[in-house]
Parts: sequence; structure tokens; C-alpha cells
Amino acid sequence: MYRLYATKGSGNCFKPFVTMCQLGIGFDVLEVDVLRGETRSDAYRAINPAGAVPYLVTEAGVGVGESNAMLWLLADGSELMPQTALLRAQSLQWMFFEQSRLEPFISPARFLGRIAPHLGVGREADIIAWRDKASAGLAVLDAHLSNRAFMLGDRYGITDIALFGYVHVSDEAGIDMHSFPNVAAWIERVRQTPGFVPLSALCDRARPFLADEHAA
Ligand SMILES: N[C@@H](CCC(=O)N[C@@H](CS)C(=O)NCC(=O)O)C(=O)O
Repeated sequence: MYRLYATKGSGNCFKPFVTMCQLGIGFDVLEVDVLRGETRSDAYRAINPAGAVPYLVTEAGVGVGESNAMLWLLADGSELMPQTALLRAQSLQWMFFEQSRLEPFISPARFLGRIAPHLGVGREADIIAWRDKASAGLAVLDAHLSNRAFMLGDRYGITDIALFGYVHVSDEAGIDMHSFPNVAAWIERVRQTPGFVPLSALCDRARPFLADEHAA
């Protein structure tokens, strides 16, 4: 049984979550509340010294950080893995793109613009700049998806999951998705894949990490 440390609403936490759901892998979700600063707590740092979520702990007690690295572990040997060396290289290419050109901009624009707007007061110029940078990344993605159903062709897999995590909440970052029709269509295709669960399901499955600590 895997243990996933996660915070509600996080696109990064959603990636390993939906992968385990779609592959029928058993797991528990422990909620680490970022808004309450629990990622900075001593109790959590004892588990993940990097103090970030998601964090995945295997049955043997080995921890894995970085959402996209988790996908490579969880999907190993499954139909969600890219099947050739070239596709694996392209998968990594898009995962690095996601972490450098999309997630660093969609995530803070959404967090300060929507999830915790009180923290965004005085940061309006930053939020606009993040939206612009995210839109530039989404334009690249939109062109890529103009002639293929999924990120690597006609087959859904971990590359789609990695990109979907934040791209599917771009509208919550204040980005108009009508400008990216191919991305919008791909989001709907991903939602139709077998065993797909929405981001809100992460909340339903989670139990508080600190309560678990106190019970231990
Ligand atoms: N590159 C990391 C990013 C992890 C990350 O930024 N996590 C955020 C939540 S989405 C977090 O833990 N923020 C709270 C903190 O850093 O204290 C990944 O893909 O897993």
C-alpha cells in the first residue's frame, strides 16, 4: 500500500493520485495543509526533508519526491508508460517543459489569484506576468496538440497526466482557455479516459496528516 502525502487542490498532488486510481493501485492519502504551514512543520520535515507535497512513500518505507518522478515509478510496466526509447525521451521533454514553462506560472497565479487571494494583495503585477508566461507555454502546447489526440500521439499515458495536473486548472489562474482550443479539447479527452477521477476526489480520500501523527 502506498502512502501519498498531499494537499487539497494541488495539480502536482493530483498527478500521482489519478495515476494510482487509473491503475487500480492501493494507497492512502494524508492531507498536509499548505495554508496552515504544515509542510514546514517538524513532523512533516521528518518525513520529507524538502518540505513539499506531493510525497509518495512505498510499502517498504522509501520516499519519492517530485510529482513527475512518481509517475515513472507508479506506471512502470503499465499501459500508461511510453513504449519506446524515443517516446520516453519525448515524455521527459514534455515533463521538463511542464515544470519550467507551465507549472511555475499557472500555480502561483491560481494560488494568489484564486485560492488565497488575501496573499495576492499587492502582487497584481506578478499575477499578470505569470498569466502571460503561462499563456506563452499554453500556446506551444496548443500547437503540439493540433494534430494528435494525446501528448505522444494516439495513446494516453503519464505524459498527459503530468501536463494535465496544472493545465486543466489554467482557467482558475485567470487564463482564458478559448485562446487554446486544442488544449481545451485534449482536457476533455483526458477526462474521458478509463478510471479518471476529478481533482475534487483528492479531498474526499484525504485524512489529516497531523491527526495521523498524533494517533501514532
Ligand atoms: N516540483 C515539485 C513541486 C512541489 C510543490 O511546489 N508543491 C507545493 C504544493 S503544489 C508545496 O508543497 N508548497 C508548500 C511549500 O513549499 O511549503 C513537484 O512536481 O512535486
